[in-house]
Amino acid sequence: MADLNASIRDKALALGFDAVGFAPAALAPEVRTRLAAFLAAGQHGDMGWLAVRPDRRAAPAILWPEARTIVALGMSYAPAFDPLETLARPDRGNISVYARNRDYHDIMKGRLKHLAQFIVSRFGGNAKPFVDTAPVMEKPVAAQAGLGWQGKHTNLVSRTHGSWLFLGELFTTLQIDPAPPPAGGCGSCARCLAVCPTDAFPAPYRLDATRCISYLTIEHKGPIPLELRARMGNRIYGCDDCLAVCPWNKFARPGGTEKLQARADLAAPALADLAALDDAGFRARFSGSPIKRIGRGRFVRNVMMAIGNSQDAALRPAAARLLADPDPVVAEAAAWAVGRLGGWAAE
Ligand code: B12
Ligand code: SF4
Ligand code: SF4
Repeated sequence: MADLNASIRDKALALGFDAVGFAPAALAPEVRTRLAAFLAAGQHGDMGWLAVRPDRRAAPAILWPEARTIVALGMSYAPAFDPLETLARPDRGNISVYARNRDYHDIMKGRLKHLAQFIVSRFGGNAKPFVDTAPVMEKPVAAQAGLGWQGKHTNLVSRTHGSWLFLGELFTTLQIDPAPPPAGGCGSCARCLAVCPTDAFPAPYRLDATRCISYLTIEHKGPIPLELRARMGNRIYGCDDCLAVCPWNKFARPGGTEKLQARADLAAPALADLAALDDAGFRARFSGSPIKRIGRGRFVRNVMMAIGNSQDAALRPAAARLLADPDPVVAEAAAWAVGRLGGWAAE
């Protein structure tokens, strides 16, 4: 058994993963009740897919009854820069760290497949990779496998990688000894709760996704709720505030996956340039990036929020050009931005 654990761990690290753990293919009953409470409160907003078969999401055994063990994997994307720096530059857009280069799913998937092949060829049984897209609750799974704990911001915090781990997992029919629970925890810290610009945490360990800027800029399709717009600042794709202030990040070293290192042109892109993107320009600029998934309309809507919050009248023409945009959500966002910058009276 020790050989099994050690071989899989060594192989995973050699493939480029930064954290590895093992857990039984089952989750504690409170995970199901907490997911049910989140859904009952409507805190998932438009993410209807989260509410499809929540029993299955909270019970890995329903997903694959033969699975005995989950191998939980983490890939560090700890930044080598201050992720909140661009927030102080109102004519620029702030893109969250995870989206400043390639889509991590593609990198994770390739590595998980290699690890699955290794496990089956070396130890037999069967193994299936999962990452994000499958209905698996990856944070409680990773916590149970010893990768860390769910912090008050709800994400997994690792003693060695702070808040900056992408998660993925392999289910296997092999029986593997689970990892001991890690030391560490949030204690009396509440920095992440206090920093959230939209007050998205109704209580520690609980997120109302409908208020989270990550949800508003990435998942939400229609107009952004009026009362939250001013609080978004220049965050145009995701948000890192609650992750970035976590004191456990001081132990994190910049991640070793080159394709996850930030692209220089996405560090502080000029809002005026982004507002001018048409469909083809958007696709070309974000080819291979997770940002491409939301499409030009939603992205430019976000850029309009940032322009509206910039207090920079020089950006008014960039918004005014979109007042008659064929996408009504973009046109409305542009009108809001123009209004915030003084409207027509100031022309
Ligand atoms: C839906 C989703 C979102 C939604 C909702 C987030 C959320 N917290 O639920 C939105 C769009 C807002 C989002 C945002 C982000 N996401 Co996201 N998201 C997911 C996804 C697909 C599902 C998460 C889920 O199941 N939510 C449902 C809720 C109910 O589950 P939960 O958060 O585990 O809830 C637990 C706590 O609330 C806790 N709890 C509740 N009450 C209580 C009470 C007590 C006392 C205690 C102790 C605990 C507790 O128990 C619940 C059950 O475990 C996962 C991938 C996956 N398949 O798991 C990625 C995932 C969670 N996201 C991820 C990332 C990176 C982000 C962002 C940082 C991206 C960004 N920079 O913009 C932000 C972070 C925002 C935040 N503070 O959470 C990573 C997190 C990695 C990590 N280290 O944890 C994941 C795992 C993707 C991945 N494969 O790496 N995301
Ligand atoms: S990602 Fe940003 S908006 Fe969402 S909970 Fe964290 S700090 Fe709040
Ligand atoms: S900032 Fe503090 S409370 Fe939030 S996750 Fe990190 S240690 Fe926990």
